[in-house]
Amino acid sequence: MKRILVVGAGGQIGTELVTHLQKNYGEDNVVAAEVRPDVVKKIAEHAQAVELDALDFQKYGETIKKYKIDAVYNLVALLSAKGELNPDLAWKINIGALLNSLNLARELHCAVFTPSSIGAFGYNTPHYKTPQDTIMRPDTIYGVCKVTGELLGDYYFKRFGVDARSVRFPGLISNGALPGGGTTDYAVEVFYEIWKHGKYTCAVPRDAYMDMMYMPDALTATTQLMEADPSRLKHRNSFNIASMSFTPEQLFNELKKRIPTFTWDYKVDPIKADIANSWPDIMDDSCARAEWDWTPKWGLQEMMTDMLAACREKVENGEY
Ligand code: AKB
Repeated sequence: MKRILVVGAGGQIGTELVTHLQKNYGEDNVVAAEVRPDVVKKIAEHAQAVELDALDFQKYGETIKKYKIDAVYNLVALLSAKGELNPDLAWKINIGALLNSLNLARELHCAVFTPSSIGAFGYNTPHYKTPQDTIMRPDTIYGVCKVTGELLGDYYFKRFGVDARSVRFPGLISNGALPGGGTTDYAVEVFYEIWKHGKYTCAVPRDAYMDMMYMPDALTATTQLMEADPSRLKHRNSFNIASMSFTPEQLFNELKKRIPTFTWDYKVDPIKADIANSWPDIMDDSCARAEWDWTPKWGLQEMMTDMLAACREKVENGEY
Protein backbone atom coordinates (compact mmCIF):
# COMPACT_ATOMS: atom_id res chain seq x y z
CA MET A 1 0.00 0.00 0.00
CA LYS A 2 1.22 3.52 -0.83
CA ARG A 3 2.36 5.76 2.01
CA ILE A 4 1.18 9.34 1.76
CA LEU A 5 2.24 12.65 3.29
CA VAL A 6 -0.27 15.52 3.28
CA VAL A 7 1.49 18.85 3.75
CA GLY A 8 -0.68 21.79 4.84
CA ALA A 9 -3.06 19.23 6.33
CA GLY A 10 -4.98 21.63 8.59
CA GLY A 11 -6.50 23.77 5.83
CA GLN A 12 -9.86 23.55 4.08
CA ILE A 13 -8.82 20.73 1.72
CA GLY A 14 -6.34 18.95 3.99
CA THR A 15 -8.78 18.55 6.87
CA GLU A 16 -11.05 16.40 4.71
CA LEU A 17 -8.42 14.90 2.41
CA VAL A 18 -6.61 13.22 5.33
CA THR A 19 -9.78 11.32 6.32
CA HIS A 20 -10.51 10.47 2.67
CA LEU A 21 -6.97 9.12 2.18
CA GLN A 22 -7.16 7.15 5.44
CA LYS A 23 -10.29 5.41 4.09
CA ASN A 24 -8.55 4.64 0.78
CA TYR A 25 -5.04 3.72 1.96
CA GLY A 26 -5.45 2.87 5.66
CA GLU A 27 -4.71 5.00 8.73
CA ASP A 28 -1.16 3.68 9.09
CA ASN A 29 -0.28 4.86 5.59
CA VAL A 30 -1.29 8.52 5.90
CA VAL A 31 0.77 11.19 7.65
CA ALA A 32 -0.61 14.71 8.14
CA ALA A 33 1.91 17.57 8.31
CA GLU A 34 0.95 21.04 9.46
CA VAL A 35 2.88 24.13 10.58
CA ARG A 36 0.54 25.40 13.36
CA PRO A 37 1.23 23.49 16.64
CA ASP A 38 -2.35 23.84 17.95
CA VAL A 39 -3.72 22.41 14.69
CA VAL A 40 -1.17 19.55 14.77
CA LYS A 41 -2.52 18.64 18.24
CA LYS A 42 -6.07 18.52 16.90
CA ILE A 43 -5.13 16.41 13.88
CA ALA A 44 -3.24 14.00 16.16
CA GLU A 45 -6.59 12.99 17.73
CA HIS A 46 -7.46 11.07 14.54
CA ALA A 47 -4.32 10.79 12.38
CA GLN A 48 -0.53 10.47 12.47
CA ALA A 49 0.45 14.13 12.71
CA VAL A 50 3.77 15.95 12.47
CA GLU A 51 4.65 19.60 12.91
CA LEU A 52 6.33 20.73 9.69
CA ASP A 53 7.03 24.00 7.93
CA ALA A 54 7.08 23.08 4.23
CA LEU A 55 9.70 25.79 3.67
CA ASP A 56 12.13 23.85 5.90
CA PHE A 57 13.71 21.65 3.20
CA GLN A 58 15.74 19.55 5.59
CA LYS A 59 12.93 18.68 8.00
CA TYR A 60 10.55 18.10 5.07
CA GLY A 61 13.06 15.61 3.60
CA GLU A 62 13.60 13.90 6.96
CA THR A 63 9.82 13.48 7.33
CA ILE A 64 9.54 11.86 3.88
CA LYS A 65 12.39 9.48 4.74
CA LYS A 66 11.17 8.68 8.26
CA TYR A 67 7.70 7.66 7.09
CA LYS A 68 8.91 6.05 3.81
CA ILE A 69 6.56 8.27 1.80
CA ASP A 70 5.57 7.36 -1.79
CA ALA A 71 3.34 10.36 -2.58
CA VAL A 72 3.24 13.94 -1.29
CA TYR A 73 0.05 15.99 -1.43
CA ASN A 74 1.25 19.58 -1.13
CA LEU A 75 -1.68 21.78 -0.08
CA VAL A 76 0.32 24.71 1.29
CA ALA A 77 -1.02 27.99 -0.12
CA LEU A 78 -1.97 31.56 0.61
CA LEU A 79 -5.29 32.01 -1.23
CA SER A 80 -6.23 34.61 -3.84
CA ALA A 81 -7.66 37.56 -1.88
CA LYS A 82 -5.17 37.23 0.99
CA GLY A 83 -2.33 36.93 -1.53
CA GLU A 84 -3.18 40.35 -3.00
CA LEU A 85 -2.62 41.89 0.44
CA ASN A 86 0.92 40.50 0.60
CA PRO A 87 2.19 39.32 -2.81
CA ASP A 88 5.78 38.75 -1.62
CA LEU A 89 4.62 36.42 1.12
CA ALA A 90 2.24 34.60 -1.25
CA TRP A 91 5.09 33.91 -3.68
CA LYS A 92 7.44 32.87 -0.88
CA ILE A 93 4.97 30.39 0.65
CA ASN A 94 3.25 29.05 -2.47
CA ILE A 95 6.34 28.61 -4.63
CA GLY A 96 8.67 27.78 -1.73
CA ALA A 97 6.49 24.85 -0.62
CA LEU A 98 6.04 23.67 -4.20
CA LEU A 99 9.74 23.75 -5.10
CA ASN A 100 10.65 21.91 -1.91
CA SER A 101 7.99 19.28 -2.71
CA LEU A 102 9.22 18.81 -6.28
CA ASN A 103 12.92 18.75 -5.41
CA LEU A 104 12.38 16.27 -2.59
CA ALA A 105 10.15 14.16 -4.82
CA ARG A 106 12.96 14.10 -7.39
CA GLU A 107 15.56 13.15 -4.79
CA LEU A 108 13.47 10.66 -2.82
CA HIS A 109 11.35 9.27 -5.67
CA CYS A 110 7.83 10.30 -4.64
CA ALA A 111 4.79 11.31 -6.66
CA VAL A 112 3.46 14.84 -6.09
CA PHE A 113 -0.06 16.28 -6.11
CA THR A 114 -0.37 20.06 -5.91
CA PRO A 115 -3.71 21.74 -6.58
CA SER A 116 -4.00 24.37 -9.25
CA SER A 117 -7.13 26.50 -9.45
CA ILE A 118 -9.55 28.51 -11.59
CA GLY A 119 -7.23 31.27 -10.31
CA ALA A 120 -4.68 30.19 -12.93
CA PHE A 121 -6.84 31.99 -15.53
CA GLY A 122 -7.30 35.70 -16.09
CA TYR A 123 -9.34 38.33 -17.93
CA ASN A 124 -8.16 37.37 -21.41
CA THR A 125 -8.96 33.67 -21.00
CA PRO A 126 -12.23 32.59 -22.67
CA HIS A 127 -14.68 32.64 -19.74
CA TYR A 128 -17.35 30.35 -21.12
CA LYS A 129 -16.40 26.66 -21.36
CA THR A 130 -12.79 27.64 -20.67
CA PRO A 131 -10.71 25.12 -22.67
CA GLN A 132 -8.14 22.83 -21.10
CA ASP A 133 -5.33 24.40 -23.12
CA THR A 134 -5.84 28.13 -23.47
CA ILE A 135 -4.49 31.60 -22.66
CA MET A 136 -3.18 31.71 -19.09
CA ARG A 137 -2.34 35.24 -18.01
CA PRO A 138 -3.72 35.54 -14.45
CA ASP A 139 -4.15 38.93 -12.82
CA THR A 140 -3.30 37.88 -9.23
CA ILE A 141 -0.12 36.73 -7.50
CA TYR A 142 -2.06 33.59 -6.51
CA GLY A 143 -2.71 32.90 -10.18
CA VAL A 144 0.90 33.64 -11.13
CA CYS A 145 1.95 31.04 -8.53
CA LYS A 146 -0.60 28.55 -9.89
CA VAL A 147 0.59 28.89 -13.51
CA THR A 148 4.21 28.66 -12.34
CA GLY A 149 3.28 25.55 -10.37
CA GLU A 150 1.64 23.94 -13.40
CA LEU A 151 4.69 24.64 -15.56
CA LEU A 152 7.11 23.40 -12.89
CA GLY A 153 5.06 20.21 -12.41
CA ASP A 154 5.25 19.42 -16.12
CA TYR A 155 8.92 20.41 -16.26
CA TYR A 156 9.89 18.13 -13.36
CA PHE A 157 7.95 15.29 -14.99
CA LYS A 158 9.57 15.71 -18.42
CA ARG A 159 13.08 16.59 -17.23
CA PHE A 160 13.41 14.42 -14.11
CA GLY A 161 10.57 11.87 -14.36
CA VAL A 162 8.79 13.14 -11.22
CA ASP A 163 5.20 11.83 -11.26
CA ALA A 164 3.58 15.26 -10.73
CA ARG A 165 -0.19 15.57 -11.29
CA SER A 166 -2.71 18.27 -10.58
CA VAL A 167 -6.26 19.57 -11.05
CA ARG A 168 -7.57 23.11 -11.38
CA PHE A 169 -9.99 23.25 -8.46
CA PRO A 170 -13.07 25.45 -8.67
CA GLY A 171 -14.15 27.28 -5.50
CA LEU A 172 -14.50 24.48 -2.95
CA ILE A 173 -17.59 24.29 -0.75
CA SER A 174 -17.18 22.29 2.44
CA ASN A 175 -18.20 22.05 6.09
CA GLY A 176 -14.91 20.96 7.71
CA ALA A 177 -12.26 23.65 8.18
CA LEU A 178 -13.24 27.09 6.92
CA PRO A 179 -11.45 28.47 3.88
CA GLY A 180 -9.32 31.51 4.68
CA GLY A 181 -8.68 34.38 2.31
CA GLY A 182 -10.18 33.08 -0.93
CA THR A 183 -12.48 34.86 -3.37
CA THR A 184 -14.96 31.98 -3.42
CA ASP A 185 -15.23 31.82 0.41
CA TYR A 186 -18.66 33.49 0.28
CA ALA A 187 -20.19 30.24 -0.99
CA VAL A 188 -19.14 28.55 2.27
CA GLU A 189 -19.72 31.42 4.73
CA VAL A 190 -23.34 31.92 3.69
CA PHE A 191 -24.30 28.42 4.86
CA TYR A 192 -23.13 29.23 8.40
CA GLU A 193 -24.43 32.80 8.48
CA ILE A 194 -27.88 31.70 7.35
CA TRP A 195 -28.25 29.68 10.56
CA LYS A 196 -26.37 32.07 12.81
CA HIS A 197 -27.88 35.42 11.78
CA GLY A 198 -30.45 34.65 9.08
CA LYS A 199 -28.71 37.13 6.79
CA TYR A 200 -25.46 37.47 4.87
CA THR A 201 -23.40 40.35 3.50
CA CYS A 202 -21.54 39.27 0.38
CA ALA A 203 -18.19 40.75 -0.70
CA VAL A 204 -18.41 39.37 -4.27
CA PRO A 205 -20.59 41.07 -6.92
CA ARG A 206 -24.08 39.61 -7.34
CA ASP A 207 -23.53 38.63 -10.97
CA ALA A 208 -20.01 37.11 -10.75
CA TYR A 209 -20.20 33.59 -12.16
CA MET A 210 -17.55 31.19 -10.86
CA ASP A 211 -17.05 27.43 -11.01
CA MET A 212 -17.75 25.77 -7.68
CA MET A 213 -17.45 22.20 -6.41
CA TYR A 214 -18.60 20.31 -3.33
CA MET A 215 -15.68 18.88 -1.35
CA PRO A 216 -16.59 15.16 -1.75
CA ASP A 217 -16.18 15.53 -5.53
CA ALA A 218 -12.87 17.36 -5.07
CA LEU A 219 -11.56 14.55 -2.85
CA THR A 220 -12.62 11.87 -5.32
CA ALA A 221 -10.99 13.81 -8.18
CA THR A 222 -7.72 14.01 -6.24
CA THR A 223 -7.33 10.30 -5.52
CA GLN A 224 -8.79 9.28 -8.89
CA LEU A 225 -6.19 11.37 -10.75
CA MET A 226 -3.33 10.13 -8.55
CA GLU A 227 -4.37 6.52 -9.24
CA ALA A 228 -5.00 7.08 -12.97
CA ASP A 229 -3.15 4.95 -15.51
CA PRO A 230 -0.22 7.19 -16.58
CA SER A 231 -0.32 5.84 -20.13
CA ARG A 232 -3.74 7.51 -20.58
CA LEU A 233 -2.59 10.96 -19.42
CA LYS A 234 -1.97 13.40 -22.24
CA HIS A 235 -2.03 16.24 -19.71
CA ARG A 236 -0.69 16.31 -16.17
CA ASN A 237 -0.49 19.82 -14.77
CA SER A 238 -3.22 20.64 -14.63
CA PHE A 239 -6.70 19.33 -15.46
CA ASN A 240 -9.84 21.47 -15.59
CA ILE A 241 -12.55 19.83 -13.44
CA ALA A 242 -16.06 21.22 -13.12
CA SER A 243 -19.39 20.35 -11.52
CA MET A 244 -21.47 23.50 -10.94
CA SER A 245 -21.30 27.20 -11.65
CA PHE A 246 -23.42 30.03 -10.24
CA THR A 247 -23.45 33.68 -9.21
CA PRO A 248 -23.95 34.80 -5.58
CA GLU A 249 -27.44 36.04 -6.46
CA GLN A 250 -28.41 32.67 -7.95
CA LEU A 251 -27.14 30.77 -4.89
CA PHE A 252 -28.92 33.10 -2.46
CA ASN A 253 -32.20 32.84 -4.38
CA GLU A 254 -31.98 29.04 -4.24
CA LEU A 255 -31.28 29.21 -0.50
CA LYS A 256 -34.29 31.51 -0.01
CA LYS A 257 -36.53 28.85 -1.55
CA ARG A 258 -35.47 26.58 1.34
CA ILE A 259 -35.35 29.25 4.06
CA PRO A 260 -37.84 32.00 3.15
CA THR A 261 -36.71 34.28 6.01
CA PHE A 262 -33.13 34.49 4.63
CA THR A 263 -32.01 37.98 3.55
CA TRP A 264 -28.78 39.24 2.03
CA ASP A 265 -27.03 42.33 0.79
CA TYR A 266 -23.72 43.25 -0.82
CA LYS A 267 -20.70 45.17 0.42
CA VAL A 268 -18.43 44.50 -2.52
CA ASP A 269 -14.69 44.25 -1.85
CA PRO A 270 -12.97 45.74 -4.94
CA ILE A 271 -10.10 43.22 -4.73
CA LYS A 272 -12.49 40.26 -4.65
CA ALA A 273 -14.65 41.81 -7.39
CA ASP A 274 -11.65 42.20 -9.68
CA ILE A 275 -10.50 38.63 -9.02
CA ALA A 276 -13.97 37.11 -9.45
CA ASN A 277 -14.52 38.95 -12.73
CA SER A 278 -11.19 37.77 -14.10
CA TRP A 279 -11.91 34.06 -13.47
CA PRO A 280 -13.80 31.63 -15.74
CA ASP A 281 -17.60 31.40 -15.54
CA ILE A 282 -17.50 27.70 -16.31
CA MET A 283 -14.65 25.42 -17.36
CA ASP A 284 -14.67 22.68 -19.98
CA ASP A 285 -13.51 19.51 -18.22
CA SER A 286 -13.70 17.13 -21.19
CA CYS A 287 -9.97 16.21 -21.02
CA ALA A 288 -10.30 15.04 -17.39
CA ARG A 289 -13.36 13.03 -18.40
CA ALA A 290 -11.53 11.44 -21.35
CA GLU A 291 -8.13 10.83 -19.74
CA TRP A 292 -9.08 9.55 -16.26
CA ASP A 293 -12.88 9.17 -16.27
CA TRP A 294 -13.64 12.22 -14.11
CA THR A 295 -17.39 12.42 -13.37
CA PRO A 296 -18.80 14.76 -10.71
CA LYS A 297 -21.57 13.42 -8.46
CA TRP A 298 -22.73 16.53 -6.58
CA GLY A 299 -24.96 19.18 -8.14
CA LEU A 300 -26.19 22.44 -6.59
CA GLN A 301 -29.36 21.07 -4.96
CA GLU A 302 -27.71 18.00 -3.36
CA MET A 303 -24.82 20.14 -2.16
CA MET A 304 -27.24 22.66 -0.58
CA THR A 305 -29.15 19.93 1.26
CA ASP A 306 -25.95 18.48 2.70
CA MET A 307 -24.36 21.84 3.55
CA LEU A 308 -27.50 23.23 5.21
CA ALA A 309 -27.78 20.19 7.49
CA ALA A 310 -24.06 20.07 8.40
CA CYS A 311 -23.71 23.82 9.02
CA ARG A 312 -26.91 23.95 11.07
CA GLU A 313 -25.51 21.28 13.38
CA LYS A 314 -22.21 23.15 13.73
CA VAL A 315 -23.92 26.44 14.54
CA GLU A 316 -26.25 24.72 17.04
CA ASN A 317 -23.25 23.05 18.73
CA GLY A 318 -21.47 26.38 18.97
CA GLU A 319 -18.71 25.24 16.58
CA TYR A 320 -19.15 28.33 14.39
C1 AKB B 1 -9.76 31.17 -3.86
O1 AKB B 1 -10.86 31.72 -3.92
O2 AKB B 1 -8.69 31.79 -3.77
C2 AKB B 1 -9.70 29.67 -3.93
C3 AKB B 1 -9.55 29.20 -5.34
C4 AKB B 1 -10.69 29.22 -6.24
O3 AKB B 1 -8.49 28.80 -5.72
N1 AKB B 1 -10.88 29.11 -3.34
